[in-house]
Formats: sequence, structure tokens, C-alpha cells
Amino acid sequence: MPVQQPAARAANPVIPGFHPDPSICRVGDDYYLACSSFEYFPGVPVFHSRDLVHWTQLGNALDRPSQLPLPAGTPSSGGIYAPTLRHHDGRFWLIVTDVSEGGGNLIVTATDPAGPWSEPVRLPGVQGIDPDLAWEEDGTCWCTVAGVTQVRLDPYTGRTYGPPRRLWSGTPGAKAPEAPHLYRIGDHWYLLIAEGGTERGHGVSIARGRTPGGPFEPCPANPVLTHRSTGHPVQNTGHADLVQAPDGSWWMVLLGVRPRGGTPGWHVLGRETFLAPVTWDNGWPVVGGVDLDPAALPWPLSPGPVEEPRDDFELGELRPYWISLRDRSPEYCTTGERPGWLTLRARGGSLDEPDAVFTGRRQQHLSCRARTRVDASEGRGGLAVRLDERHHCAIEADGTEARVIARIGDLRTVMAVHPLPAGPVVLALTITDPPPPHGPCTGPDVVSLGVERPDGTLDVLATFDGRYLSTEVAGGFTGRVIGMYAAAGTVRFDWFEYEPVKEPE
Ligand code: 6LW
Repeated sequence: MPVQQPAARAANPVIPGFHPDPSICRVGDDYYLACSSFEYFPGVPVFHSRDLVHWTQLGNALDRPSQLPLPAGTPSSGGIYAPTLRHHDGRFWLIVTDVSEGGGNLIVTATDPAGPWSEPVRLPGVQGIDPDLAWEEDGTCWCTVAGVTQVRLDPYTGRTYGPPRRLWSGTPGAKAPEAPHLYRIGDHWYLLIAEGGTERGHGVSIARGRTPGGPFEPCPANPVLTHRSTGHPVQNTGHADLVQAPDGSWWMVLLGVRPRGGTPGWHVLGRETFLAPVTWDNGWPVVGGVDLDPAALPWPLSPGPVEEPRDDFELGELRPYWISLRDRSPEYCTTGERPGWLTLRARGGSLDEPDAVFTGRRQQHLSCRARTRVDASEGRGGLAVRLDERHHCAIEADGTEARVIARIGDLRTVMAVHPLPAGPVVLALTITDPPPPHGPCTGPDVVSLGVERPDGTLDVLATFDGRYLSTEVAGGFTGRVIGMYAAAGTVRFDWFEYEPVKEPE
């Protein structure tokens, strides 16, 4: 079934690019939101908004190795799964699962959501992913995990009390009851879950009971949100969290994907954060659509974040949107060695290796351009877009030539070789719609990789069908990340530019 064309300019996704498993809370007039981050370091990006539409990243909750010691063997889409972010007893609480070797569930807290966040409190008695925190009025804290089970927890010490108890586990026959969130609303405790799996069958269901442990009565209208078996341009909608606005209205954040191209459609930005309005009918939530017109929000919109396309690496530390594979040891990634440059030092092989030295930023636009000025006189590296070790493409330079290298599953090929002048060069990567006609076999986009001449003219060395950098091909839980890497020796980057490309009407 051809995917319907998206509605007119909507507010969604409110946080584009791979920002899955959103969890939201409100303090006064300020909203805060956190997402999962998998094999990347730092982990768990934390955002702030005043209008639920425009979000600014404050930082990352897990930004120290003592909080996030991701081992080199952490596989792509391993590491940090779904968080829950709450505010209680004067502080922010973030509970999350590190599925990597030696990880487990943990809690970090902060008085300022921009950080610093505390050292982790480990939760050996909490077994399962997608942990949620909810408190009774007397301070009793319940931790609920996918499955769905629940255990009483002291969130200050990590001690659990008694064996876990099973709660409502969703619609009979539906798979993967997960992403539980528990809310006290009016006279009821509401248990919100995702079910159906995070692919095209994803959906959100809810039940309510008189106590935090149930018994729970399922909503007669479940699933209260799904796009399964529809032609909606946003698919895989699920993994939601609820928040009440200061005016009493209710809202839901959720993950969704935007497949493009022919059938089945390929999504390349990963699972993004979307917003939907919620109303209540006879004590049950009714979720509005994600085709949300920003002008329809019942409050004035704050000005969105202004982001400079270019990072000159002049700050003492990298901006919070930069993410590195598994760790960011200054031995391999530093702006301190050559002021105004990012220095990357290879520690193993190419992007095919789990311990590749790669620092990038999430691709957040369907069409975009990235450029970087690189000095590869002491090594080999360049500019890449990656999904994982087996799905990436790059324009790589050493002191004498540039190569376009593509990796699709077991296939690895050099698509082009091009001589380079001595000295730093500008590498470029552009992602645009496929050329018309958009036939049934069209991929979602085309990746063009090249080198700029000294006069700024771009020599495109190769183009790459973007479907091979999509989740439908690669699998996994992340989305494309565009960045810089070192495959050998030392490679230095003077600046990095990322900006959306406006497609012709
Ligand atoms: C997340 C869980 C899920 O923890 O995927 O498919 C995990 N469902 O809710 C990672 O996003």
C-alpha cells in the first residue's frame, strides 16, 4: 500500500533523528525529556521545553565512564535501553537499563537536569528492561518493568522488597508488553504499556486499577494508539509516556518512524520522538493524532533552539549532541591536543570494528549535508554515515588520496578513489531525495560523497542507495549517525558542518 503523503507542516517529530523511547516529566512550566542511546557515549540525552514542541538538549545524563562503562564488545543497539525520567522529592530521577556486560538497571539523580547527574545506584533486585518509577503519597516507591512485573524499591539505596509481582500484561495474544509507566490520576492508578513490538505492529495500551499493584481493568478501546495496518506516513508508533500541562490538558510523547521510498518503505532516522494530544472520556484517555499543527497548541510557542551549522571545536568540550562509539577516552578523542581541532586517534581498525574511533551526531533531517575539513597527514580517516559496523559508507582520506568506502552486511567495497592535494581537505556527504521518477523500487534517499576543490566546487565521487542504511535492512534500535572517524594513525578535524538541505518543491 503506498504510504500516504505526510500532512501539512506539522509539529512532529518534535525531536527528530534517533531519539527513541521518550520519557517526559514536568516541573512547573518546564518539561524535561530523556531518550535511550544504546552503544553511544555519552548516554541518555536530556532535553528541555516550555511548549512541548521545541526542545533543546541540556546534556546527557550518563556522561562519565563511572556511570556508563560500555565495554568495547558492546554490540550496536546494545548498551542503554529505555529510560524513565521523573521529578520527586525535589530532585530528578532517571532509571534506565544498561544491557551491556556487567550493566543492569540503575538510577541516577540530579537537582539540575542539565547535570551533573549522580553516580549510579545499582538495582540488582530489578530484573527486566524499561524500568519505571512511581511513588505513592506515603513515599512508597514502585518499580515496574517490561513483562509486566513490579517490585517495591527504595530508590535511594536500590534495595528491593519482596519478590516481583505480575501486573496486567496487555492485550491477550499481543506480543512484547513493555515500556510500562504507572500514574496516579484521580482515583485510579493507570498502567500505560507498549505492545506488539517496536516495528510496524507497535501500539500503546492502558489499564487502570485502584492500587499500584492492580488488579487492572484494560481500556475497552485498546490499543489507544497504533498506526499498524494503516497507510499513515508515521509508523511503528508506540513506547509512550504521559504528561499533564499546567493548564490541565494531557499530552503523550511516543516513538515513531518515517518510512520513505517504495514498498515497504525504509526509515533511516531511527525511531524519533513524536507528540500527541490526549483527552479523557469516561476515565479513559483518547489519543489524538500525530498530525499536529503547532498553531493548534493551546499556548504560544517558544522560539525554537537556534543551532549553528558549524562546530569549530573551539569550546573546551564537545557539544552535547556529539556522541562517540562506546567511550570517549581523551587518548582517542580530544579537542585539547590541537586547539580548535578535534583530534581522533585510531585504536583498531575501520568502522567495521566494534572499537572504531567515531564521533558523530544524529542525522535529524531527511535531506541534509555534512562537511568537514580534515588533516589526514598523520593517518587515515574521514566522514561517514553509519547505522552499525555492517552498514555504513564513508569518504576516507589519507595524505594522498580519498576513497569512498561502502559496507552493506557482508559486502565491503571501495566505490571510488581520487587523488588529493597536500594539506587539509574538505570532505562532503549529501543526503537527498532519490531522483525522479520515484518508482516502486526507489530507495528512501541517495547519499552522495565527495571532496571539495580549493575553490569550493564539489567533486561527487560516488552515490549510494540509502535503503542500505535503513533499519529495515540493517535492523537494530538506532538510526543514522553522521560523523568523523580515524581508521589509522591520527586524524584531525578543523570543523564540522551539518545542515538540512531544502528539497526542490
Ligand atoms: C526498549 C523496548 C523496546 O527498551 O526496544 O522494542 C528497546 N521495544 O521498549 C530499545 O528501544
